[in-house]
This record gives sequence, C-alpha cells and structure tokens, in this order.
Amino acid sequence: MIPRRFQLILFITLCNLILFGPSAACFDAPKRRVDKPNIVVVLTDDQPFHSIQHMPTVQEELVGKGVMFEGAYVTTSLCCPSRVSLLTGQYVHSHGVLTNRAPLGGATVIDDSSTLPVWLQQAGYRTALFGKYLNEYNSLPEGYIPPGWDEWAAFVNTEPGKYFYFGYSLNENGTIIQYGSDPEAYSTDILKDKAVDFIRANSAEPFFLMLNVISPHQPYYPAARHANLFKSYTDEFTPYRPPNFFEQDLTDKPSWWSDLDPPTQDHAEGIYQRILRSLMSTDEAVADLVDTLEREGIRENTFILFTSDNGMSLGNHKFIGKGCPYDECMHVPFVISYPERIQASRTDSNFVLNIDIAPTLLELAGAADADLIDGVSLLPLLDDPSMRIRDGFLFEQYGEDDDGESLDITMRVPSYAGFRTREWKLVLYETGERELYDLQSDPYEMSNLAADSEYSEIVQELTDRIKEIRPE
Ligand SMILES: [Ca+2]
Ligand SMILES: [Ca+2]
Repeated sequence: MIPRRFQLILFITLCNLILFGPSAACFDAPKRRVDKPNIVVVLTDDQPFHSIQHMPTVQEELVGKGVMFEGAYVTTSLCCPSRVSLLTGQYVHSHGVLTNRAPLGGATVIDDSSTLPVWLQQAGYRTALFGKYLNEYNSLPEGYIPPGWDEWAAFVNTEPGKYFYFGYSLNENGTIIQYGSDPEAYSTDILKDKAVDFIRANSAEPFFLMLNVISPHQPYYPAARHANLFKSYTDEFTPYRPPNFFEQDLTDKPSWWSDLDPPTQDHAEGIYQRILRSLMSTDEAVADLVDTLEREGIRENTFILFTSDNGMSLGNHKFIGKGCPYDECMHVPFVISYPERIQASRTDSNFVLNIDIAPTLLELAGAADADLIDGVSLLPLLDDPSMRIRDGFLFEQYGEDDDGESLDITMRVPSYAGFRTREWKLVLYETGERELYDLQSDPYEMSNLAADSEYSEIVQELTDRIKEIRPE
C-alpha cells in the first residue's frame, strides 16, 4: 500500500507529465465515480433473528434478491458497544466502549475521530445518519455532530416511556427539533422521509446512508396503522415456541439466574407480537428506500445491508432481554442486497460479525484500510459462496453496576467472555462460573456441560482461543 501523501505526489507528477502530452485527463475526472457503489445500512434496535421472516419487503426485496447470512452474530449483545463495533470494525475490548453508560461506555467514551463515516468521507462519500446514534448522545454538548457526517438527524432526548418512538427531539444538522406524540410524529416515518430525501439529493455521487430506526426496542410501539396486526395466530404466523422456550430445568445455569424474576409465557408472547407490529414501519421504510433507489436508477449499484445492533431473548431459557451469552441475544438478522454483484439470492452459513461491517464497506468504497480493525471484509463471500472465513468467534459482555433505578435486566448479567464454534460454546464469567454447550447435540443450549471433567480438554482449547484474541 502506498502511503497517502506519496499517492498525492505521484498523482501530481503524473498530471504534470500528461499536461504537456496529448491528454489532460487528470483535470477531466468525471464528477461521479461510477466505480464506487452507494451504501445503505438499515440498522434496527434489539431485533430477534427470527422476526425477519415476518417482514414482507425485507423478504422480497433484500432476502429474495440478496444474500441472507444465517450465521450472523454481534460480538457484544448491547446497543452502544455493538454500534461502536459497527462504526470501528473493532471488538469492544479494542475500542473500549464497554457499556451503554459513562464512565464505562456511552457516546462520551468513543474516539469518534476514527470511524467509518470519517473514512468513507475521505474516500469521496456523502455521509448521513438518521435516527439512533449512541446511548448518552445527549451528554455531549448540545448540537454536537461527530466527525465524518455530512447530513445528521440523531435522537437527543425523549419523554419518559416513549423511548424515541414519540415525544423525542432530533439534532438536525446542529439544530434541536422537537417532535410530538401525534401519529404523524412516529419516528421511523420521520426518519424514512429524511432518508428518501437524502437519496434523491445525492443520487449523482456515492453516498453512505445509515437509517438507524428505534424499532423494535421496548416499549415496542407500532405506527398507529399497524396497531392491530399480529393479534391472532394464522398458518403463517404461529406462536414462537423453540425447544428452549421457558426451559424447565435451569439448575445448570449460573447464579445470576437466581436473581431474576422469571417472566410469564403470556408476557413473552405479548412482546413478540408487539415487536412484529413495531417492525412493520421499518419494513415499509425499506420499501420506500428501494423504490427511491429504483426511481433514481441507482438500485443496481447500491449495496444495502439490513441488520440489528443485537438480538433478543424472548422467553428462551425463561429470559427476556439482551446481553445474555445464548444465541438468541447475539444472533441477528443480516442481509446484503447488491444487484450488481449478487445475481441470485441465496443463504450463507458463514459466521459473520458486526465487526466485519466496517472492513466490508471500506473495501467496497475503495477506502484505505484503517488501522486496528479486528473484522474482515465479507465481499469475497459475495463472489465465492463456497468460501469459509472463520471457524468460530469471540463474544464478550461487560457488566454494569445496577444503580437500583434501572429496570434493565441486562445490568444483572455479570461480565463474561466466550467462544463459539460450530460444535461448541464456552462462556467464562468473571465470577468464575462457566457454561459449555455441545451445539451439535444441544443446539438450544439447555444442558451445561462445564462441570463435567470429561470435557476439560475442549474447555481448555476454547479458553485458549479466547486468550489468543482478548488480552487478560
Ligand atoms: Ca439494541
Ligand atoms: Ca437446562
């Protein structure tokens, strides 16, 4: 790789040579760099993997014309740390934003000078973020816009209990705009309109658009027009009942379980239905984005990624929430549609991670590799379906002191690190407790084998894998 400043010298030298020759090509560069695709990321909040099957447009336009990655995971199942991993390509232990709140995490802790929008902007992209940036963004100076963003409309504050669905404020390019609680103020619709306008205004140049909706985060509000959907079961919409739903015998689980008040099945079921309702506006937003790209004639050359910042356990093991070390908490929807490079739809079973998004988009944009990236580009997978990129991955969670006020159950999960392969999952807690699951015979993680000395060799092997990646 030629360092940037030498590239510039080389460019000037070549131009000088050419200037006195038959061509002045260096000064006639076309305005649109046609080789650079547009990038659209639609990021949901706390979306369970399985819920994507109930999003008709996502199914038809993205899954049906793209690659559905069935083995997609976030390395940390919590909003802020995971979003920073997306923006940096780094594990949480590398970027250091450990939790949602200061002093361990939140928007005041990120080094925002070294992030995806900065790198893409340097590569000639127009960049925009609409929606949720990071937790505690409202602790930064009023009107603050992180580096790298040309267009910006990010949630700042919200009324109690409305969690940015209604009664929220947005920092719109430095000005705080307040939105009410009338049906027209439903945030996904407002953000979608901004995203559509941005595409229309920038269709002649490469752009990077992040649409970070709040759906389906609790309290799972739907748009008013969707309030009555998913209220009864049909042949297509059946109850969510995986084998680990309200797992009966939890005596194999670590002690943090004993502190939890188990929810009821009715409660879990109601949340599932509300999550699906809440996702319908996001599905409609995807429809409008795709339609706009088609009208502008840039759908073929636009890379769309649809994913979530973390998964969600919905009664699996009697747990509702995120942050747990089980698949439901870290397994996320992950679909790429990019017609120019993906001719036929297919599924891909590779382990792909949130830390892979930044390197993928940088390669796509022809941007220089940033230092310190932990993930890998997924672009080679689009060309070669038989490719295998990793046989396992590290995941980690950082516990947060429960201040007694938070109702967030995630706060009660102690710190842990783990490693998951096709065959095994090991979880090591800071408490010294461990979990080991044989995913071939026990894919729903119902029988913890960590105490059985028969498995000490595999425990050691996976512990070594964790230590290879993550310093003590
Ligand atoms: Ca989240
Ligand atoms: Ca069990």
